[in-house]
Amino acid sequence: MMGKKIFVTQPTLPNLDGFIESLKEIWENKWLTNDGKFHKEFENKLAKFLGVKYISLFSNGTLALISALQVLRITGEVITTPYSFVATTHALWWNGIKPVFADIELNYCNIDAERIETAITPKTTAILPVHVYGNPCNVDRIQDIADRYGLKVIYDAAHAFGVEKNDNSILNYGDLSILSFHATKIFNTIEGGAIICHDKKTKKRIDFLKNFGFADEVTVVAPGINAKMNELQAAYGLLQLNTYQKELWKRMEIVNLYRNLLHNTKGITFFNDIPNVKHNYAYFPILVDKNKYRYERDELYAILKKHNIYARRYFYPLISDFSVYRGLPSANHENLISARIIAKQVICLPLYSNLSFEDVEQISKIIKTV
Ligand code: T4K
Repeated sequence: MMGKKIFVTQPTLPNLDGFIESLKEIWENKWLTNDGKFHKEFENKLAKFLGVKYISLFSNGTLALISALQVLRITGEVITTPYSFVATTHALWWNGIKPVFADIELNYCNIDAERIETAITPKTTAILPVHVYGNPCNVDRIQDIADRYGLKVIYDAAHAFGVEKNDNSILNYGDLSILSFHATKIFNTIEGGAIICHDKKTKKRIDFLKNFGFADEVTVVAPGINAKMNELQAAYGLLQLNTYQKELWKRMEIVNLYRNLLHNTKGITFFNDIPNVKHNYAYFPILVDKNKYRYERDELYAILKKHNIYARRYFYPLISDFSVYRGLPSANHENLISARIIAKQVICLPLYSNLSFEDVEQISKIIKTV
């Protein structure tokens, strides 16, 4: 039993003295939101940091996703994954769009590109895949299908901050990508999010939409929303950029330690790094095979809890099993067999830079020896 509660994650906060300095400046300026100094600086620095052309900051990832669908005027049906956080599908619902679930592949739990084509109907306008746990989707194949059928691609990249494929940001794929900077994410601004786009015209439209649709003081060009990031969050985010690399290294060490300690535990498997991918070590999911391990996933989850370890079953239940979505034709059991297998087996173990190696050893020991 751990002496203290250990949660699945813990946010890393910026240096307090540095933040107080920023707060003093904000108090002095009396400029709190609406494209202020810190907002501008954070947007510019973040775009360079991530290696993307244009980024628009948002107050959270969900509003970024809801707005991204508005930016591209997506309607009708959108093909998406049932294996994600519920906000992915909720964003479609809030836009009056019908979600069509396609099954995932078993290797990395992302939407199976080979299942997309059969889900297309005359009403399909876009594909909404998720880079689950920061592992890149099959971006080339997805683009190929989108091009062939004239569909847009919006990536829910809420988990994929800093992830690169062949030295190119994963955020450069698709028409748009969204990020989340929620407190539980690898890079946080308390709450926060962003849309990444590839041209100036689209960036302009995004910025109008997140500010009620105002193009200038007297012109509203679209029924926009209020989804702006404020100056305090932007100042906090700027400071977070200074320590991100350290955060990443520490997480990588922890993940490697987990892998070393758990690698020959019967019935426990995990994902390994993918060649040519720069990972961000946002989550450490393990799969519990009840036929080979002593316990079922939910039993292990309860055992860990008894030891004060609050692991989480991301992503169980499947989005398609929630009452709002389970009546959809694509939510049926036969359509989502792989997603069901993974949702029954997954547990995300605690992972954050402040987690000690001793705690990782302790957690691994419990899993190995219970
Ligand atoms: N798309 C995807 C694929 C996503 O995963 C998400 C969010 C979104 C879209 C939407 O982005 P945002 O609108 O959120 O920006 C959490 C987060 O709230 C959510 O942001 C995240 N995905 C999801 C995967 O996880 P919960 O309900 O599990 O969070 P909660 O409050 O139970 O926190 C988990 C643990 O973290 C706690 O047990 C303790 C620790 N914690 C949490 C907070 C908030 C702290 O130590 N400090 C904190 O301040 O949803």
